[in-house]
Amino acid sequence: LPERSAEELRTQVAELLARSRARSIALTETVDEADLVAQHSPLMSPLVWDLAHVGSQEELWLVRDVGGRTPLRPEIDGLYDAFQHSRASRVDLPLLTPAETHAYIGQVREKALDTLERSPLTGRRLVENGFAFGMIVQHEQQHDETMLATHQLRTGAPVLHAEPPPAAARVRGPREVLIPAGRFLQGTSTEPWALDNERPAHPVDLPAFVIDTYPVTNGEYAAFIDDGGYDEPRWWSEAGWRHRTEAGLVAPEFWERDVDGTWWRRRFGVFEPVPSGEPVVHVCFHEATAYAAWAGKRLPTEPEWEKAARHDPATGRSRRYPWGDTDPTSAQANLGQRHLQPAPVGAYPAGASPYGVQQLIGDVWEWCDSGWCPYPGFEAFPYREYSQVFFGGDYKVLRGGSFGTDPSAIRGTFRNWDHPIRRQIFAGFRCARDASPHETRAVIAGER
Ligand code: AVJ
Ligand code: FE
Repeated sequence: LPERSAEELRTQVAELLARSRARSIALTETVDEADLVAQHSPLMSPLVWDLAHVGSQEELWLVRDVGGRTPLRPEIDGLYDAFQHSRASRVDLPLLTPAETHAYIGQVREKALDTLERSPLTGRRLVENGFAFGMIVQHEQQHDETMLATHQLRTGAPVLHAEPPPAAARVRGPREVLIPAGRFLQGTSTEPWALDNERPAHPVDLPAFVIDTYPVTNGEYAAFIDDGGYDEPRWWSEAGWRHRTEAGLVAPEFWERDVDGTWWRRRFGVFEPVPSGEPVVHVCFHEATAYAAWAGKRLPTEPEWEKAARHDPATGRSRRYPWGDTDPTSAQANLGQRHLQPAPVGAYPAGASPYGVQQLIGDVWEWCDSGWCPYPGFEAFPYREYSQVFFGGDYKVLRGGSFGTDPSAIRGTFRNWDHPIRRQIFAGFRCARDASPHETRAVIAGER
């Protein structure tokens, strides 16, 4: 990465802080006061909670820890502590009103910008203090994506608008890619804004495997439904079948079939036919796993996903992104809520990885067949509560970000996690499989 001066970093951070705040405001000013304080789903916080929580964490992590300032409103800390109150219960707390919230987050932001001006950003302090700002930027963007998911759960007329995604050039070429056996470097020790769970970089040896070129589409997923996939326990894990039965799952969340058998979906208040070429979204880990079994495949493991996304066999290096080390452009990935939906598969050939795998970054988070666990050599920072307390729980890994993820909050090493039954997040998947002995031999022969 190019060396940045303290001044360049200050300018970049100030721009990113302004951008995340503009997004938070755009997600909250488009609904009325009643909508801001309402519980749109027991899975989500009221929007006004997310907004104040963003300010509260900014105050704790930046204004108090880095800036050494005295607390603005210490009495509200507990209200916005995610560990003290479940999402379902937050609607009943004596929360700040929307007007009070705006005033509070504005005051915190002023102090944060002042802290940015005054903080030493050279040498070791560049790494430590620079990271604190990066963490705040990413935290606000993560909550913005969460607020976007709340918008999707909200019923009523559409209030969010965006350009439609690019159409796919005709999808051609292989639908699967063979990744030869061998070692690659997973994680990072150098990415400045990587969170604790992405560190450290460490070698991983993998046998040969095959991974889908594209995420699984709505059309492909509908074929699984039409083939009775939801009624066949043999495609589902034991836990998956139990959940499918108890929750009455019959299709992705927000899908409905009309009398003619056409699938429709509700997307941010718009009813529309389900586009067959787009990656399927709003499926849980169990549905993804069942589809993969039906297709004669499986989900990729987390290291398989990362090798397919980052490993450059020509140099042996792991890239920051599939296309290289440069930040995402709109030609490479569907990120940043630029569009309010995934783009059809084949829409981002410029975002392909060295192996030719496409749409790994953006469009939909991708479920991996891996539990949420630390890398060897993991050290929690700056807080155990960020990642560590979730390790070993009932969580599965998601990779790659969605159309609702900001570019500042995603990279090839980024790791997300959620419960295997969650569907309100913008998650889909792609399939993988073991390479057959024949395929493995063909590669070895070809390399010699
Ligand atoms: C990384 C998306 C699982 O939203 O629970 C936000 C990110 N951590 N505030 C979440 C996060 C603290 C986290 N995920
Ligand atoms: Fe948070």
